[in-house]
Amino acid sequence: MTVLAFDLGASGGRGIIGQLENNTLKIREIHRFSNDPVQIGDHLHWDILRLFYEIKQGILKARRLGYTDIESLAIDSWAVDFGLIDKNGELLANPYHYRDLHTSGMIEEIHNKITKEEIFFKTGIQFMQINTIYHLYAMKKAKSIALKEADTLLMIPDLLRYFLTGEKHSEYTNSTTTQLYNPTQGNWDEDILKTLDLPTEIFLRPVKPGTKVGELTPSICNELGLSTTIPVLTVGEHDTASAIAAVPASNEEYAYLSCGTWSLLGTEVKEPIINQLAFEWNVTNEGGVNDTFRLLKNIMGLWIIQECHRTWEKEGDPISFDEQNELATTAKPFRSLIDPDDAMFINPLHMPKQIQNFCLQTNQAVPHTKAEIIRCILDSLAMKYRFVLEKLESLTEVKYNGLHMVGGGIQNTLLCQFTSNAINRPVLAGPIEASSIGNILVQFEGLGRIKSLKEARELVRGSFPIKSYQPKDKDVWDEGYQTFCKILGC
Ligand code: ADP
Ligand code: LRH
Repeated sequence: MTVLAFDLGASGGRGIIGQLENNTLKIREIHRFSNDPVQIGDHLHWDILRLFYEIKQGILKARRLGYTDIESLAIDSWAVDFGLIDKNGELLANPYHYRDLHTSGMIEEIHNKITKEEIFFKTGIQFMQINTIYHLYAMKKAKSIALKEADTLLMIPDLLRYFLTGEKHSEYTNSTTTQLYNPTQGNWDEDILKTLDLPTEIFLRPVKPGTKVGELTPSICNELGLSTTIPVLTVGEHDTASAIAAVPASNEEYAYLSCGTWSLLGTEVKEPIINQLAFEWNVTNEGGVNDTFRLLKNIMGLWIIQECHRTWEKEGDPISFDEQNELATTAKPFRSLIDPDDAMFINPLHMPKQIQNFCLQTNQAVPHTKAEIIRCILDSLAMKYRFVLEKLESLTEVKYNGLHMVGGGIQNTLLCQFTSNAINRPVLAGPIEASSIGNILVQFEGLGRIKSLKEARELVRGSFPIKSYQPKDKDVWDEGYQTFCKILGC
């Protein structure tokens, strides 16, 4: 059985062939591309047509490599962003990037109309400036023509799927990230939409992962030289939903950290945890595959390092991943610490300077060298992971005996080790391509080849290497954590 998965992260995308052979899952990367946002005037956009082009390139490469028996194809991507389609079926504008700053101040503004509590108790979703709700509201405020003319809202994977199949569907896991979906009602929350005077009719009733929702159109098959079409399925189209489907956990109660541009730290629950404490701690309950929920918290993640790399490269002084970690080991631990989730790190012009600003403002030693800056970021991320893990444990009343780490970020072995030290528990790292693998597994499920998440995870355990990290230097890290908590003010 052969399927094709496209996984689009904020930093890049890949096309991966998945095959089931003798009860082992084999994956082969056939296409990889960068994802480069584009600033036009005051706004930051995704280059959606380029992404669609790359998906077609991936299908073309699969054909050229001789995969003529692909049984299905599916796309997952980062969450919250969307495109608007007019009544003639055309895309009205380039989708905004979730880091576009037109959402600044929108959280406060919306909550003059509807309280934060009301939104949380209806949706179970954490408050983040990047959420769809704030983008739509910012567009409404700006009297957006696209919003006025919109007939249908499609999230990024829905949109790319629509370009491939001509069929419009909303996928469930990604819909939940908008902060407009009500898991108790099992549909979009009309009260919230109406209170904010947002159009209700542009939302389609969400479809569960693993559903066949179309096939490549005759014109795409023609363009790509395919003699037969390929069925297109929904999967956990939110990349984090896919990543968590591929966590090789062997018991039901486990904690995970999906580590890429963002760090998503959480656990899997059968029902959303929507209570006062969850609201105060701003945790989220995103819809998962197979009727699970992902109780988690977003942590700013490797975005902070990516942005330092980008800045240093622009300044003509780039460093490689290997150099980065060699440098970090030479720097003094816990000399300067940041709260990675401070709003000042969402999209600054110069990330290294912004880190220095934070340290200045919090009366700490200011990191100057690359070694000091990278060390500061890695220490701070590991500390924030501990902070969030402990909060989640209070909510679920479960003590997790370790942490599964998945995603591209686990190639940063120093971060994995620091995480294990900070939480003083083992870290099990792997697989790297968790989102693509989760995407593939849900396609297998949709095609009737595997029956449950348990079976899917057994397959991952038997098919991919998992690296184990054991905690070190407990006392030093505990002391560092006390300093971190003071900086956070907790
Ligand atoms: P996303 O899909 O969210 O864009 P990925 O899962 O592809 O992210 O992970 C990308 C991140 O992985 C990069 O930000 C980078 O920090 C990290 N990374 C990738 N390769 C390496 C490597 N060889 N060493 C250290 N870190 C790496
Ligand atoms: C990770 C991710 C995360 C969202 C963010 C927008 O790629 O999907 O789960 O919160 O991007």
